[in-house]
Amino acid sequence: MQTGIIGLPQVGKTTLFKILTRAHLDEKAARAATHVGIARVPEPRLEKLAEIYHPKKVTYATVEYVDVGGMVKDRAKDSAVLAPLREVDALAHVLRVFDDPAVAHPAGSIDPLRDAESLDLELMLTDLDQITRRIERVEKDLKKKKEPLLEQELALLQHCKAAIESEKPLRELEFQSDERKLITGFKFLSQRPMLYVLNLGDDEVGELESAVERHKLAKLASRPNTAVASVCGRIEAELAELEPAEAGELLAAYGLKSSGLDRLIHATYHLLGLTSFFTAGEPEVRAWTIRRGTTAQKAAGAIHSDIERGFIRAEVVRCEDLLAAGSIAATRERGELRLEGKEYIVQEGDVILFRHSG
Ligand SMILES: Nc1nc2c(ncn2[C@@H]2O[C@H](COP(=O)(O)OP(=O)(O)OP(=O)(O)O)[C@@H](O)[C@H]2O)c(=O)[nH]1
Ligand SMILES: [Mg+2]
Repeated sequence: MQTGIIGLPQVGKTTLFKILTRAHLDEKAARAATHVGIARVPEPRLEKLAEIYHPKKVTYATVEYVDVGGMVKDRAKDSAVLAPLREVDALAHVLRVFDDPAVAHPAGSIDPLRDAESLDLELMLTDLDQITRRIERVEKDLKKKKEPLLEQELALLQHCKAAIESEKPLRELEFQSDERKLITGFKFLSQRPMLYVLNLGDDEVGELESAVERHKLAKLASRPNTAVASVCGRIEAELAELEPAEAGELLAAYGLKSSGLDRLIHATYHLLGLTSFFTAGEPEVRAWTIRRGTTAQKAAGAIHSDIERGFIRAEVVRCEDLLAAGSIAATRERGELRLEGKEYIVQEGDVILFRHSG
């Protein structure tokens, strides 16, 4: 799972990257190249499971973040800058809300809604270029020979073109599954689910939840495949560099309910429709990421294709029940351990033991 961090110059992209990956970058390195960092998805239940199993290994789910550097108008069209973004599952667009005369704003004033819309427009124009070229090509081919699949592609591309011409990013369109198949190959940028990250000033640290209303950004939050999260970039980047105990104390002192990493990962999971389940044993206690609504058999495939293929049944218990009972045997006695078949829809926080053949 990969998220690309985008935004105008000097809005706090690298700051966000530091919050997410707890990476220590000096100013110069941070400004230059594309950075890829790995964030561990915070999961306190994993530690509690480890207290029961004393496993050799505890493995967290991870999300990768890519910091591509500042996107100015002409750079947004630069394919070298955009190339890494074509591969990501979601985009996080950092919007500058903090006011600081010491940090220049490329547009001269603070206006997050304008910035959100103008960068979205750049993404859409990049897609439109690609769509227009492909439409020409397909029309040419269709003149030579009629082909149903090409006709379907043409109709789909024209639909996308019309959306963009009315300034609607492709992420806001709904596609049927066969259309989705046709369209994925293009890797359109405005089709990626979007997390707008409001980078607030230090003075707003105690009131992150109301930032959307305060800055009149409800318009951003209400769109399909779009989410909004708030951070106090400067403060939270400092917190991310501290030891967890120390950071926790300061978090409380600032009136923050959770860490920036927690909030952003939750927002990303929600946006992408992801959820997690656990496997637990002496060798390893581990969190796995799947799409919400995944069946037990498909979830087994996240671990290994052999387990998916040879799937017999799943032994499932709620993590909370297992932690309260203290062992699988105890959950069995309490009637909390369930046997589920391959069509069972895995629920958030399930601890699963897969029985399989082969
Ligand atoms: N006052 C204030 N300054 C911030 C905040 N977040 C970032 N900054 C400052 O703004 C400047 C830019 O931050 P970066 O995180 O490097 O921004 P960037 O988007 O990565 O910048 P480029 O990569 O150069 O486009 C730095 O000097 C930061 O210290 C914030 O929340 N408040
Ligand atoms: Mg940067």
